[in-house]
This record gives sequence, C-alpha cells and structure tokens, in this order.
Amino acid sequence: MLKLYGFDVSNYYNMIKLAMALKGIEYEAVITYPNQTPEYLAICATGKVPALSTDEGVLVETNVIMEYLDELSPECPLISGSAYERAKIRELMKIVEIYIELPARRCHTEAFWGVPVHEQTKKEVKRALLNGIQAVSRAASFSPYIAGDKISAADIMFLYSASLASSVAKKLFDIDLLAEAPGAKELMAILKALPEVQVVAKDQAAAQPAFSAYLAKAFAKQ
Ligand SMILES: N[C@@H](CCC(=O)N[C@@H](CS)C(=O)NCC(=O)O)C(=O)O
Repeated sequence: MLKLYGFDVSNYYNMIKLAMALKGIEYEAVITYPNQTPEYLAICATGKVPALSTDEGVLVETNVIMEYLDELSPECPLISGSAYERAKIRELMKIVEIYIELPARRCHTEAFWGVPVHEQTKKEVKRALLNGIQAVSRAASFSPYIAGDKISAADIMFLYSASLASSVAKKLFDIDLLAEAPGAKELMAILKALPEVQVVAKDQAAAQPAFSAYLAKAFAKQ
C-alpha cells in the first residue's frame, strides 16, 4: 500500500492528501515532520514532506507525486485534456509554486510564528507576491477552475499555496492578494466547499496544536 509521509498542517502534504481523496486512492499516513535525520533521509531524499512510498521506491516533490498518482489511477484525472491543456495545467502549477508559494514562504516565520523577517526581505516578498498573483491572473482562466471547467492539479496547488500567501500578504502588507486576480476568490469558495477539502481542513485544524508545540520547542533550541 502507498504510504504518505508528512503532517496535516503542511500545505504541500495537504495537496497530495486532497489529490488522493479526489481520486479515491487509499494510503497509509505516516505522520512525519520534515527532518534531516539519517533515518528519514534514507527514506526521503530531501528530508522534506510530502514523500510517497510506493512498492517500487519513494517519490518526493509534490508536483511529481501528483503526476504519478494521476498516471496510477484514472479516477478524477487531474492533468487531462489536449497536450496544450495539460501543459497549461503544468504551467499554472509552476507559476503558483515559484511565484506565490516560494516568495510567501520567506515570510512564514513572521506571519505565523512571530519570528521577525528582515525588512529588505519583506520588501522583496511584497513585490514578488504582487507580480506573482498578476502572473496567475494573466495565465489562469478561472472558468471557474484555474485552467478551465474541470478541477485540476493546478487548482489543488492554488488552493493551498494562495491561501497561505494571502494570509502572509494580509498580515504583513495589508494587501488583499486574491483581489488582484479576478475570479480567484470565487474559485477559492468553490474549492473550499468541496467535502474532500473540508475533511483536509478539519484534520489541519486538529493537528495545529501539536505542530505549534513542536515549533515552540524547535525555536527554543535555536
Ligand atoms: N518542493 C517541495 C517542497 C516541500 C516543502 O517545502 N515542504 C515543507 C513542509 S510544508 C518542508 O518539508 N519544509 C521543511 C524544509 O524546507 O526543510 C515539494 O514540492 O514537495
């Protein structure tokens, strides 16, 4: 059986969790915080989460895992359509990860854990997020899903990345990030109403106290 390493607060882990739920793929969850211990590195090349253990070996990187799951199971295809349509989904996944998720991540410590980030970093992140959401706005169709009339892997990535990035933008810059991409808020509402998304959100809320305690310990050690 597939084994998914990660924890329920992680947005990357939740992307895979949601993809599995939508596709009806069963797996065993192995609750793991990212770490660089020899034990975990022997399983997961990067020490990050998520990692997916299969009968043939372990896969890392969320977009790669999503593509694998989509090839494994035909149920609810997440990267489908013509070659151009499939490329568009991959393009949006890449834009969202590189220009939304990664810049926002540079400010997570201040936005969520009270550990200040350098002013220059915040300036760079603010500019990057505005450019990123405008890039999404130009590339997306929001009709109503990000790449057309079917839910895709790019919607899953957008849901979890843009939600966190929006919190960063609101908390640190008082910017309403999703307002920069017409159709984005409507899409978020559609996605958040899905029963599978609500299950992931419930698990996420339940896992938050343990993760906060883990982080408090980790920051105290530094
Ligand atoms: N590019 C990776 C990123 C995964 C990632 O950064 N996961 C976070 C948890 S949400 C993590 O493991 N962070 C620990 C670290 O960066 O060392 C992916 O697509 O899966």
